[in-house]
Amino acid sequence: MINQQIAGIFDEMADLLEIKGENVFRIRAYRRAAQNIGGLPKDVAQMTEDELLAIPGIGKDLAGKIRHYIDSGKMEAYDELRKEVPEGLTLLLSVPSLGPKTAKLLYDRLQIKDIDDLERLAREHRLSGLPGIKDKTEENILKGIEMLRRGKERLPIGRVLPTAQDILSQLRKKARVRELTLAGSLRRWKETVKDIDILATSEEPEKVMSAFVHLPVVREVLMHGPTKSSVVITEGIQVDLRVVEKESFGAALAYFTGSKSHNIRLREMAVKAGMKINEYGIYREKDDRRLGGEKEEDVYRLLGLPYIPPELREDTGEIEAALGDRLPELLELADIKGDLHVHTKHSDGSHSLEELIKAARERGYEYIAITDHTKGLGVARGLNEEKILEEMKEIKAVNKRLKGFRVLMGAEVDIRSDYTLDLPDEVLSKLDIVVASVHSGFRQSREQITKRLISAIKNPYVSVIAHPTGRLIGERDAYEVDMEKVFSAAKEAGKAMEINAYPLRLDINDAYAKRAKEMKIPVMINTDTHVINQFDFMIYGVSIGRRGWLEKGDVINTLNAENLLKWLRKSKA
Ligand code: DGT
Ligand code: CA
Ligand code: ZN
Repeated sequence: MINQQIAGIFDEMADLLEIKGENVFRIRAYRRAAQNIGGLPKDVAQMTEDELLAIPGIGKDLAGKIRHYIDSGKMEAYDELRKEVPEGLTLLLSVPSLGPKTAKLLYDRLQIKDIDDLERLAREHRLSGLPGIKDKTEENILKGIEMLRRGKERLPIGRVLPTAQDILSQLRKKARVRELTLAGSLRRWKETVKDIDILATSEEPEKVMSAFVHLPVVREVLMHGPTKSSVVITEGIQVDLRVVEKESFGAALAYFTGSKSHNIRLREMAVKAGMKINEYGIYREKDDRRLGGEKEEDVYRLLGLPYIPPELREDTGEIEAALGDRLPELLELADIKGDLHVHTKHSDGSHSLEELIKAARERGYEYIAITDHTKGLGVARGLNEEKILEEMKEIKAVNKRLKGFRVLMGAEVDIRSDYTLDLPDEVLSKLDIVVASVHSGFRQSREQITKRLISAIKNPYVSVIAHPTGRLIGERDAYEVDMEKVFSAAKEAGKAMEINAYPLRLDINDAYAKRAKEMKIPVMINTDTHVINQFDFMIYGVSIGRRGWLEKGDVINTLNAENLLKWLRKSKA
């Protein structure tokens, strides 16, 4: 989607304006626009003028720039800004941990012209000593460089999946396909992916191939064959499409879904059982007799296994569990009854309570919790005691009118660097749900951050820790924290851990979700919605939960409203 490109440009414009020392409101306007466009599941190129203007933070001026960019591929204001800032400096900005101020300082003082220069100087400790730069800053710059290089190889799933789905729907319109599905890491919902793998069946494979290589998103054709083609699309992502015979579809789907290590295990089992599996089918070794392969289930059935869902196929115990008939009955999107981490425009969200309720009901939910930021978070217009109490009143009044739906009164309190929360217990005690999270001081030591999270867990009114590790995929690593200790504290205090479903967060990740389940720590899956469409990110959170082997019973927001409130009260006992 073009959304990510535009968001990227606006973000970079904000950086460039900051380097030039421009007006803070202008800078903030671009940042906000970037955030809101980046978070839209709908393609801005498909939007009408009115729809564009309805995106929070997009006025006439920015809407005009967006429209112009869609039509012409040009953003003159951006080109101008880039001309005004030296190229070496814009290059430094691409390092995730390097903000505009530091980038400018390094550029001015040390004449660093490229990333290799920066890396060398940071390694030689030649940056520290400059104002505001410590050993830790150098370390973070080196980590940022590594991340930049890594990031070029793998992309966050949230950036790729909408594009992949778009390609599927275009292909369906342009060619006669029977089966058409994603395979590879995207089908397994891995948090980052290298490329897009697509599998199809069709009576006219060559026409499908031709339609594929001529899709408008295609920038470069790497290979155009009769049943397999590879292209690079505008965002620089490689897409592979294979058309296979109908009778091989299941075997091919299993093969190309992977993971590689899961497949290797299956093939070993087949060999032991006198069979052979490949992307065409399953065969008896001694006489090559074909045993199946049209359906993916065939592969598992012939090996004497129950069907293993794609999210589990990582060879992390799923084969043993399948052999012992101990596979989890995975959580599903439809099990989720509400979202417990939602922002309104009272803090940094974009919508009123009414609009959020309507959107939540449209998604079939029974409840939401309003969890605006609190006063410690000035940048997010966090609410003070008085404003929180006002919001509570508003929610109480709304609840009186609502039938079959309930709004929980909550807050997302900030866990400060000094281990305290930014609202007094007296106020917290009045809320249905308190979500606590870290928003600053990410560079404290492992001991300090661990202590911060545990202090929050020990507060009697806190029910859940939101985005517990603080990472932003491809942009910011998790802070240093001893999650094992944090989990033990949560277990002891009867608190939950959040899977934040925002696609760049997915925090806690799949491995931690699995660990939480093993330790019997309840999980909440929330979207942290700031803009209504972001409610639809729930599927990402659910999928990470599934990759963490979670079942319905492991997730708090599968409870009905009554039982949820019971659990929340208990969590405060
Ligand atoms: P990615 O692309 O790095 O995000 O991860 P995948 O799993 O999509 O990997 P990819 O695209 O290289 O290959 C797609 C699937 O094809 C992979 O999950 C399993 C299968 N595959 C690819 N190469 C091999 C191989 O050498 N042996 C076996 N058994 N399977 C393979
Ligand atoms: Ca792949
Ligand atoms: Zn939040």
